[in-house]
Amino acid sequence: MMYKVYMLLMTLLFINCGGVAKSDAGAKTAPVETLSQGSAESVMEPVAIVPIFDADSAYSFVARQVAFGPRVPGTVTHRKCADYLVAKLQAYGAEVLTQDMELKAYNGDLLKARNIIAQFQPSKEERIMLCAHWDTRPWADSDPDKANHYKPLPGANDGGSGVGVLLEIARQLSMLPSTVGVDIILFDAEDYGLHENDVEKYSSNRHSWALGSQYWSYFPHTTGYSPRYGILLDIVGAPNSVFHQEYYSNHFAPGVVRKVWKWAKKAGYASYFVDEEGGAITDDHLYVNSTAGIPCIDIINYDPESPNGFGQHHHTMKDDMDWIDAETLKAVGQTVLTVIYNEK
Ligand code: AHN
Ligand code: ZN
Repeated sequence: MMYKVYMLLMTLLFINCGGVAKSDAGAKTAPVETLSQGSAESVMEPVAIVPIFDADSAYSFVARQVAFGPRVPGTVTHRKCADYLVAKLQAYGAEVLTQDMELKAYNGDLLKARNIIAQFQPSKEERIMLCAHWDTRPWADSDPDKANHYKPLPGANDGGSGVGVLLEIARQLSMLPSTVGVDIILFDAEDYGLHENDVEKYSSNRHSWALGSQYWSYFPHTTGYSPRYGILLDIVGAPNSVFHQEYYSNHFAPGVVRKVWKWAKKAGYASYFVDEEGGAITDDHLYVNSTAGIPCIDIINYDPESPNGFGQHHHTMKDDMDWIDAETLKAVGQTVLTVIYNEK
């Protein structure tokens, strides 16, 4: 009898082996152990199947965005990239909504901006929200060359990386639906915040960043939207990235931080997800927490101890594909997939 159940289980696992992995290295042997010791009932408990995140695919999604050129609100390349993102998410089976907005930047610029909301299995009540900003900074104001301080940057890591990981997750969701519903929300106009030369002139404006998420947090795409939690990905592509536990994430959503860091370790990415506190980052998740009331963490490569903070390429012309490492995309993407597919 035990043997038969074991054969059945093996058959199921083999059927599923085309592009899917068990939830983590530790769980791989768990069903067999259960078989030798436990009852048939416990053997038949569902095992979380977690797809294998394809890092090359994610990398290509980053490159595709960069190929459009800078995605600065109001520009043609920005609008073309938005259309691409909507079409891609629809192709992966999501029901996509957009919020077209005219936002006023701290300096008075009026920005034609668009939030993109991709709903997977929209009829499901229990939901998880994944987000990233898809716009890029209009000014390379941290560039060592002053001549670049008013030029738009490529935004491979800052902008492209989070979206690239989420597009690959969307592709995986199209092949194997998760138990919970998933919403992928791409915020616009995150990176139009205070130019370094404007810090004194506009120092009173504390809310110049994350304009698209501020809008969405006041006007979510559905009234009463209340996913279990949210995960924001920002600047998640550089080689040897280290993800500290960001301050607001720990403040508003400590349980989510613990959950994500736990699965990161089980999936084998402890060297990326460290048990150290990060600084407080004014990012999209701040408004998702404070205004929308949804517990949301920020996975972001920021080292409070380092003089470079987000990395030496940050807000410079060097933020291009040379700063994207498929292994980092893998660490983040596989961790988030493991979290999502383990939600019951
Ligand atoms: C601060 O620099 C405090 N917030 C900006 C967060 C950011 C910029 N993320 C991407 N670009
Ligand atoms: Zn930025």
